[in-house]
Amino acid sequence: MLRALVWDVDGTLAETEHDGHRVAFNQAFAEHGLPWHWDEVLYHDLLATTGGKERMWAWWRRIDPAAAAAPDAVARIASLHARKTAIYGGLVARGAVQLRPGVAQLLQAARADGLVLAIATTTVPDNVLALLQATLGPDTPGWFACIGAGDVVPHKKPAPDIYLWVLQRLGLPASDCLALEDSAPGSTAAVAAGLPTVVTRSRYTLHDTLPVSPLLRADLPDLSAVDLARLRAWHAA
Ligand code: XBP
Ligand code: MG
Repeated sequence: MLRALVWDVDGTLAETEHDGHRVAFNQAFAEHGLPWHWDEVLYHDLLATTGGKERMWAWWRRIDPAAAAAPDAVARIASLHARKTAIYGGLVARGAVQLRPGVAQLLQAARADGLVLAIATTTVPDNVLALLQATLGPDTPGWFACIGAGDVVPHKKPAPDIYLWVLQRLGLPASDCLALEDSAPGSTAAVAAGLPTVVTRSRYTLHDTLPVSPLLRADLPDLSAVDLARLRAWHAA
């Protein structure tokens, strides 16, 4: 029986990568005097590495492995990421990032129907709270029984860790949950944790190759035509 919806954030709730994260990374690089700029094509490529800090490490090691191995590198990445997070929070608070079609309706319908809501994401907790509060209202983080985010697990998506962390806190088996994801790393993580999964592709994941699994139940352009009955049918399939 379907008892919980476990939501990814970036790309699933909103086009955060396009409207928020990439913009914030580039502004942080400029403020730090770095000649780094991630255009859309490059950013699409860099999204193969999940986690903002991990993405910057992957980039730095690619373009300048010696500097990335220097003693001050960890502090520089931490400082860049802190600034990027602050810029992202400001963008979200100013309304630069909106929920994707169908998301608010599904969240509200699930709540009204007594389904448990949870989040399993790679982004930092502050970014999740900022997005929920700016788009749905100040109390909406409380709608979620569990928010799994950022560095609470050692291995980010496509590892299943964040989903397993959320399942443990919910006290539910994976088979009672449905994951909503937008990407290959995200859906790989969800099915590896045993969750039936619905994919709603985002701007950067249109051509992702999704995992081949009986748990992957739908591959959609967005959630605008999806209701709870549809989700229940996919879950039961
Ligand atoms: C999201 C991510 C995140 C964001 C940036 O992946 O990979 O790293 O791009 O967030 P998913 P932070 O949607 O699969 O969870 O900078 O806060 O890490
Ligand atoms: Mg995502």
